[in-house]
Amino acid sequence: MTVKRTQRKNLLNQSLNDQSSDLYWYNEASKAMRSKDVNDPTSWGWWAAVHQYASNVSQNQYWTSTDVNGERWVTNLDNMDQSGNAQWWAHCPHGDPKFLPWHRAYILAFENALLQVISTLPNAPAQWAMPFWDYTTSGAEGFSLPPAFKVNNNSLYFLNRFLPFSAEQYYSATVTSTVDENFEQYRFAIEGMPHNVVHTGLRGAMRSILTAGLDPIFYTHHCQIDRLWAIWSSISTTTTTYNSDGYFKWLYVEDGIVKAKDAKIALNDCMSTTDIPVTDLSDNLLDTLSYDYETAPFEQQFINSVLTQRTMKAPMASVSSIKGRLPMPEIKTDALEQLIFASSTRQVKVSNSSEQVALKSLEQKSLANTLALTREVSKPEQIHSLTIHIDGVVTDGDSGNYLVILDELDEGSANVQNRWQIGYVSFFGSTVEDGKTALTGGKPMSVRLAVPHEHADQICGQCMNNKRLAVSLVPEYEGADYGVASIEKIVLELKTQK
Ligand SMILES: [Cu+2]
Repeated sequence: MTVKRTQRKNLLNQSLNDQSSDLYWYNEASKAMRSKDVNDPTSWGWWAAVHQYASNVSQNQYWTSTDVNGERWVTNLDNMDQSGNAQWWAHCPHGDPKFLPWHRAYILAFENALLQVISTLPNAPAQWAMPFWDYTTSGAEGFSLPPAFKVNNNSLYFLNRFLPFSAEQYYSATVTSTVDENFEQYRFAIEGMPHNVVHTGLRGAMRSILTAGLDPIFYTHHCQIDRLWAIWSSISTTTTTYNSDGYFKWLYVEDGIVKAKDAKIALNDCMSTTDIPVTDLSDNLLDTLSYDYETAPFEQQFINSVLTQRTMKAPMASVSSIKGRLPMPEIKTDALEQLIFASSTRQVKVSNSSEQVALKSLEQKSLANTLALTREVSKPEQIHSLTIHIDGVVTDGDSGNYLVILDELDEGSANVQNRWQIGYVSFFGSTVEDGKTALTGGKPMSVRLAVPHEHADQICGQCMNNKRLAVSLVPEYEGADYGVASIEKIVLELKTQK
């Protein structure tokens, strides 16, 4: 029999004991896939490897890990046929525009494989879909790991997760604050938060791209990321003009056989979940696919709040409060984006202790000049966004989360006069394995963190007179084993809008 794809639902509302729930069959399918040979494209290990895998799998604690019954998650690991399968493996792009479309297609292909596996199980349901993990729901239960994943009596359990995990501190107004931004700005925002920080905040296998695909929570996390992207697409005010295309191997399973083709996904065409046009696929497989998400209560509330903000021309903070202090230079430029501060040190290394990085005011493009534009126009100029860029990041081991703090220092740069907590970052996906091969295509990655609007106004106001700023990266878990991350530059970017 064939199991048909249905609407994707929130796993928080589902019970493992309920045979009509998608979560029940996710557990059953993962159990069945675990017992299959890693070289079988309907096995758990095969799909984990499509994302990424460690070069020394047989020594890796997660690739060799066992479940509650002592059975390996990856069967026949020692005979992992890299020559035959490697062409489909290790393709995940991070810190890259392809991040969103690639993972969308990956989850869709994984969902296909599960539909295939579920159809072979006794009493299989007529329809099924990948459930999503919505950690944005308020309330302790909503922010934490769903109950079914916490207990060691089913196939959804995985070792070394950080069980006090709560997404509450990670989830900010990231999604709402980027509604009117373009695709690439949005990609930066969502990849950092909540994507990266949920990965590294949960720790265990989820902490590294080399092992993340082994943990069953991983696919529900990416289903949620895809859902947030779908929500953003549906309410975004921007017309995306990002023209680069993403190329990757498109995989699907048909009659137990994996089929793959070189696929080209045009980012501009990927903004809808109901129709993903993929060119260069002669059978037009994806054109016939259609999937959607159930409307969660949060979603309606979320959309309402965004729509309200849009009619108010928000989300933007006003700088009218600091206008009176501005000088009156003759500036006719219409500049909207300005790099206003940058780190002056050549390279910064952070690991598991706090690091403070001094920022230098960029005199040529000073904040005063930018804000002076407000005198030239009839309508007050507004701060659209203030963003911290952390560029050129390479890590030599698993990343962890850092709390990012912006400090205003006194004259001698010794004491902190003002302090703002900006949010969390992690450098998930920037790992260099064996000290030489960067698995993200060899290039260092960039992360960006938006300064909450209520802080941005204040920070810009304060910095007018005092230009001594510093960014501190504070490890979320003191003393934990963080790899060393080397950072090329930290930049503060201000975007203003009339
Ligand atoms: Cu991920």
